[in-house]
Amino acid sequence: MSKIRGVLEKNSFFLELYQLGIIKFGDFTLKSSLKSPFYIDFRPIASSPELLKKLAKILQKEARKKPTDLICGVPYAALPMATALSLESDIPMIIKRKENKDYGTQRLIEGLYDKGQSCLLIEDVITSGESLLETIESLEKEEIQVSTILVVLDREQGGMERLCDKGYHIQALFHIHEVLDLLDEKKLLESQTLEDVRAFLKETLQMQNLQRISYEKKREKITHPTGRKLLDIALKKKSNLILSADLTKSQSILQLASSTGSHLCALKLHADIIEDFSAEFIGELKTIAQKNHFLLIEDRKFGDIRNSTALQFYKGIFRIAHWADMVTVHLIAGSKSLSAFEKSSSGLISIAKMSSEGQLMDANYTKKVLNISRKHPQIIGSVCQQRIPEDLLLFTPGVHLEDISDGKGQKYLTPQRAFNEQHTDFIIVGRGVYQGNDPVASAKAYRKHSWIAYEESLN
Ligand code: 5BU
Repeated sequence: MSKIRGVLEKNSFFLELYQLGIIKFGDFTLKSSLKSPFYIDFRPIASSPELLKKLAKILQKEARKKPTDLICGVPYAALPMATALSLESDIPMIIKRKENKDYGTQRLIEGLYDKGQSCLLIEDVITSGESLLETIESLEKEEIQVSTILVVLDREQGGMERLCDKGYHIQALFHIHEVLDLLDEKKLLESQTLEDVRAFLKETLQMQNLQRISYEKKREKITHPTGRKLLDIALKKKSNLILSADLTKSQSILQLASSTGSHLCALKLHADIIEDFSAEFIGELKTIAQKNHFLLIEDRKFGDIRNSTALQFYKGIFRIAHWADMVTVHLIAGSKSLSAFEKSSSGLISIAKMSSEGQLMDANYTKKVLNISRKHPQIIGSVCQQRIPEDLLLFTPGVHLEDISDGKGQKYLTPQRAFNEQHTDFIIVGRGVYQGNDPVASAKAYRKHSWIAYEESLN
């Protein structure tokens, strides 16, 4: 209910912005010299304290999700927005100069800050992301870390993806296609104008290849046989659901696996939580997996030095190397530690950003993990909370049909958001399936919703 109220409030806020004249339709030439049938200018908001206050409140809701030391706005239109947010949140602001002055301190960043502090960056509109990148460069020169970027409106012309590819955590309050739908619903636009703008957006998307790619196309980019096998299963079963069977008794896991198996493309274990783990259990699970055509993932989150990782992978009571089609790995010990897996055919899933609140993987870390992952022949994809390069498979845990939290720090998002906003490839669902009264019905529902969300995200 509160979610619906939130959407209504956001929509009515946008309509007020619209009345202020922030979007104009006609023939415009953008900064990039691209011709556009619409133009967005947020500067008039500086003249409306009321709307600025409302915006600050919306931004504060998002900003609260991740602690930050500083706030900075991309000059100039986002400066009043950053100021308003600073007043609303009591977080100090710093100012990025657009031009360097040739007298005095010659600093590009003004205000009080320390090296190593984190900064929330505000941008009014993102097109190519160029202005944001300029500001980020100045901040990083001062050793200020950009923790999150909040954009008020995404023109959906590649900027968000560009920043994501560079490993930044970026989020937009409004996306132009939603705005167009809203203006259409309120009958505020002529149908011809709408058609022109939508056609323009589609064309620029196609030009920049920003639409998510299908599993078939993705298969051509993934070289590891396990990655390809997973995509083949997804296509054959029309399922992108990975069940996280976080149960502690082997019989319960076997029962869950055989009853839900026809809906899954993979089943994920935490072998070390199973009280009666045995080789027989794994044998039976393998048989169920083969019969139902799904793969097995061990969510071991390896992260030690090479020698210990190899021992953890091959030895001990779990003998993970002998049965896991895929395993999760942290790259915290450096890419060389991955040579522990070099003789194995298991696919590796690197962890670039976790789904838990307050997790410590910052943009820089994520960027480094993704860069290593793209080059490593055994890494088939990553766990991340944002779009990642298309030559990696994106795995998204923390998925629930309701946009909720588990009250223990897990951040959930819906399959729709995972596919449409993050372009995920596979969702990982645990409690959403096995905790209800009818896990089979839940698995069926997640499978159906996620496949629909995948198909919608292709359009
Ligand atoms: P849930 O019950 O749907 O919240 O379970 C999610 C599963 O995914 C659980 O096994 C976690 O250990 C796992 N997970 C996660 O939730 N977040 C992460 O970032 C990673 C794994 Br990596």
